[in-house]
Amino acid sequence: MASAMTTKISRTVLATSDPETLAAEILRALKYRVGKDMTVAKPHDWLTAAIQVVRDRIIDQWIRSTKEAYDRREKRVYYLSLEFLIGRLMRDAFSNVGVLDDMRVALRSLGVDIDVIAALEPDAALGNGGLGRLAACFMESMATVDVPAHGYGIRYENGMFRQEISDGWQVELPENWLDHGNPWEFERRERSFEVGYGGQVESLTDKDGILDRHVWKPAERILAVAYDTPVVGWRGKRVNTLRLWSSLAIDPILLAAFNAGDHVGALRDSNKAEALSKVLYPADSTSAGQELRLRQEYFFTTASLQDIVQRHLSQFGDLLSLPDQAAIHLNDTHPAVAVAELMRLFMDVHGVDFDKSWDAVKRTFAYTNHTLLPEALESWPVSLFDRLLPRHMQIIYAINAQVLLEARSSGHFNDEQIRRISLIQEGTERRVRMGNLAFSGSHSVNGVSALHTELMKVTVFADLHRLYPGRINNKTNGITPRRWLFQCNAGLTDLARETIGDKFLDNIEELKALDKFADDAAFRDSFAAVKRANKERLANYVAGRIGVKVDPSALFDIQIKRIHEYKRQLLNIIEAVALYDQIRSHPEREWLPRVKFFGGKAAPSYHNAKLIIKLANDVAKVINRDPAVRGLLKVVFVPNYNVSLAEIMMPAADLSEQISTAGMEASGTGNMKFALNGALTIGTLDGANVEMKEHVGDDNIFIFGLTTNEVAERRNNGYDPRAVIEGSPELSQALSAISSGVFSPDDPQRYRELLGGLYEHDWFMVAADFDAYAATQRQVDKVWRNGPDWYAKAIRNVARMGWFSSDRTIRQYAKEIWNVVP
Ligand code: 26V
Repeated sequence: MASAMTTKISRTVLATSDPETLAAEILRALKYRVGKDMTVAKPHDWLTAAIQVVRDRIIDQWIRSTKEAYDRREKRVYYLSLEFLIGRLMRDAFSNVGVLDDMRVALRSLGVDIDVIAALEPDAALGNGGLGRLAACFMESMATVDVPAHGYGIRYENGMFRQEISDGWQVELPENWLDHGNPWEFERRERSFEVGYGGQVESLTDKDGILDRHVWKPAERILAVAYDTPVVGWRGKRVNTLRLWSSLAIDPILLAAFNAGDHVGALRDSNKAEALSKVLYPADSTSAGQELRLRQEYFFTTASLQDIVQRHLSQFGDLLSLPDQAAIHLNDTHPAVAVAELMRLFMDVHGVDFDKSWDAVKRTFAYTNHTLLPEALESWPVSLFDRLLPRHMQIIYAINAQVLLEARSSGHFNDEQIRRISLIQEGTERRVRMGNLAFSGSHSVNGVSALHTELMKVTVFADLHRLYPGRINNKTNGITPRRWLFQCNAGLTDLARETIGDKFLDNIEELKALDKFADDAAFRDSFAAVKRANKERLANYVAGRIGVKVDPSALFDIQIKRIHEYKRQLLNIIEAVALYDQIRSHPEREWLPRVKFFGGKAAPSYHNAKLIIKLANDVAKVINRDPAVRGLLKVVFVPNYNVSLAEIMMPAADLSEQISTAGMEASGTGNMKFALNGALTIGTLDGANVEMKEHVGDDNIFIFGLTTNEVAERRNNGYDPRAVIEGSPELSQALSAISSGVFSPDDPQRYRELLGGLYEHDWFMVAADFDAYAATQRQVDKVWRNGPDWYAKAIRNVARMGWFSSDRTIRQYAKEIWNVVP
C-alpha cells in the first residue's frame, strides 16, 4: 500500500524517472563513476551509484535556481551556523524530487534493497542538538518555500561523538562520517579564502598626517576551502546551497622550506591549521572558553563574509547596497564576531567610514537567541580576543563607545544599567559579551517561542530591549514535515492521504481535515494499527541493538534529547522508581504495561549528566530483571541517540516527555515531532509546549507543574526542598531507595551527591514538581485505559500540529526579518 500511494508524489521534476531508465542509469554510474560492475559491487558501491543518479538531476535544478536568483537580482538569505545536524540525506533528497519509489523498484530489479543501502549512509551529525537540527530543518524549508538561501558552516571531519554504553556508563567514540567519502558534496578549491589570526594593527595616515586607515597584519594565516552540498526542497522546485568550510595550511611545502630544516616544526604548523575543522565541540551549554572554539567561530565567519561580499560586489558593484541584497542571519552568538568582521571589511578593506558602515551592518544582520541559561551565554576574555583578533577588539571598543553614547544620551539609564548594556563585562577578568555584540549589530533579535521571547525581554536583554525597543521579536520554531512525517512515518502519511487526500503534502496545515476523524471508530482503528506497526519497528530495533524485549502493546513513554539537569530526565527516572515501588507493594492493582525509553548524549565534561545516564541504566537493570514486576514496567536506555534514531522513535511514541523546569527550555522541537506523529505530550508550561497546548487544545495534552513565575517565586522565597521531599512519601521512598544503593549495589554511594543536590538546593525544582508529575502520569494511565479516547486525542494532535511546520516559521522570518518575498 505504502509504495503504491507514494508513487503519486513522484514525477514532479523528472521527465525520465521510470524505474527502467533509473536502473540503466544506476548501472552506468556504477561502471563509470564507481568503476565497478554488478558482479563485484558492494552495498556501499550501490549506495554511491544510486545517489549519483539522483544527484545529477538535482544539479540541473541547482544550477537553474542559482542562475535565476542572479538574473532576477533576488535578495539572498545567508544562514550562518556553527552547526547543521543534517542526518542522512538520501531518503530526503529522493523523496523531495519524487523518485523514492521508482528508485526502490529500480534497485530491486538489480537485486538491491534500498532500505539496506540507505542504512549505510552515514548520519551527518554536524551539530549537538536543537540548534543544529533547527538549522537543518530551516535549510530544507527555505528551499521548499522558495527563498534563495545559502547555509554557511564548518565541514567538521568528526561530528558529534558516537555514544556507546559500557556497563551503564557513556563512552564517547569518534564518528568518522567521511570515511567512505561523501557523494553529496562538491569541493570548490577555487572558492577559498584566507583567514588570519594574531599579529598587529598598523595605522596608515594620509599625506597630511591624518589617520586614514587601519591595516591588520595577521601573524598566522590559513585557508578556508568551500565544500558545497545541494539542498533540495519539496517537489524539487528550488535547490539551495549548504557551503561548509574546511581548513587547510596555506602551503605546507613552502612552510617547510620557510622553517629551513625544521620539518617537524613546519608540519606542526600545518597540522594546527588543519585542526581547525577537525572536530565539533560536543557541548551545548557550558562554554569551555577554549581558544580553538573562538578560532573556529572566526574561521567560518570571515570565510563566509568574504564570500558574500565578493559575490555581492561582482554582481552589484557597490558595497553599500549589501543590506538590500543580502540578509545575514546569526544562529546564536557563535558567528557574532561577524558584526566586527563586516565592519572591518567595510572600513579597512573598502574605505567606508564608521557611521555608514555601522548603519549598513545593522541593516544586514539579524540574530536568534536559543538559550537563556547563563552558563551558555558566550563571552571571551578580552586578553584572548585581543591576542587572536586585535583589529576586531578595536572595532568592538568603537562599537561599544557608540552604543554607550546612545544609552547615556537617552537619559534613561543609570550606571548599573549602562554597565549591563556594555559589550565589555568589567571585573577581574574583562570579557567580550557576544550576546550584546550580536544584539547591537542587528536590526532584529528573535527568540524561538512566545514564552522565551518574553523572558528575553525581562532577563538577559532587559536593558538592551529598553534601549532598542521593537528589536526583539518572536519566531516560534518549527520542524520540516517532509523528514518528520512523510519520510519517518510512511504509514501515517499514507493513511492521511487515503482519508483526506493529498492537499496536506503541499500545505501541512491541511492536516486539519483529519480532526473530525477523531470520532470515527474505523479511522481510529487504522490509526492505532499504524502506531502499532511503528512500535513494532522500534521494538525490533531495541531487541537487535541492546537485546531488551519490549511489548508493543505497552504504552511507549519516550524522553529523547540531550541529557541536561534542566530537562529533568532525573524527574522521569525517579518517577519510574516510585512506580516500581508501587507495583511491588500493590501487585493486586490493575497496572498498565508501560515502557519508559530514554535516549540522549551528555557533554563529555558534564559530570551530573553522565551520572544520570548511569542511573537510567542501573534502574533499568534492576526493574527489567525483577520477576515481581511481571513485565508491567520496563526501562530502556537506547544508545547513541541521533537523527536517524529519532526517525524511528518519534513515530513509535504514545507519550512524549517534555518536562523541563518552566522558563528554561527555549522552545524544544522534539516536542513538535512527537505530536505530529500522534504522541500525547506530558509537559510543563515551558518553551513551545505553551503554544502546542493552545493549538491542540487543553484536553489533548497533559500539563503539570510550576509555571515560570511560580518557579521564580519559589526560588526567591526560600524554597525548602527537604521539606517538600519529607512531605511526599512516594518521593522520599524513591530517593532513599536510590541513595541506599538498591540500584547500585556495587557502589551504594554512587548517587549520593547527585541526590544530595536535590535536598540542598534543587535548582531545577525536581522535588517541587514531583507529586504533580506523578499524579499526571496516573491521569495518563486513566486515559490510556480508554483506547478510543486516547486515539481520538492522538489524532487531534496530528491534525492540529501543522502550524508547527518550519515552512510557517521560515515564511515569518522571510517577511518580518529578512524582507525577502518567497
Ligand atoms: C552553546 C554552546 C556554548 C559553548 C560550547 C558549545 C555550545 C554549543 C551550543 C550552544 C547553544 C545551544 C543552544 C541550543 O541548542 N538551544 C536549543 O535551541 C533549540 C532551537 O531553537 C530549542 O528548541 C531548544 O529549546 C534550545 O535548548
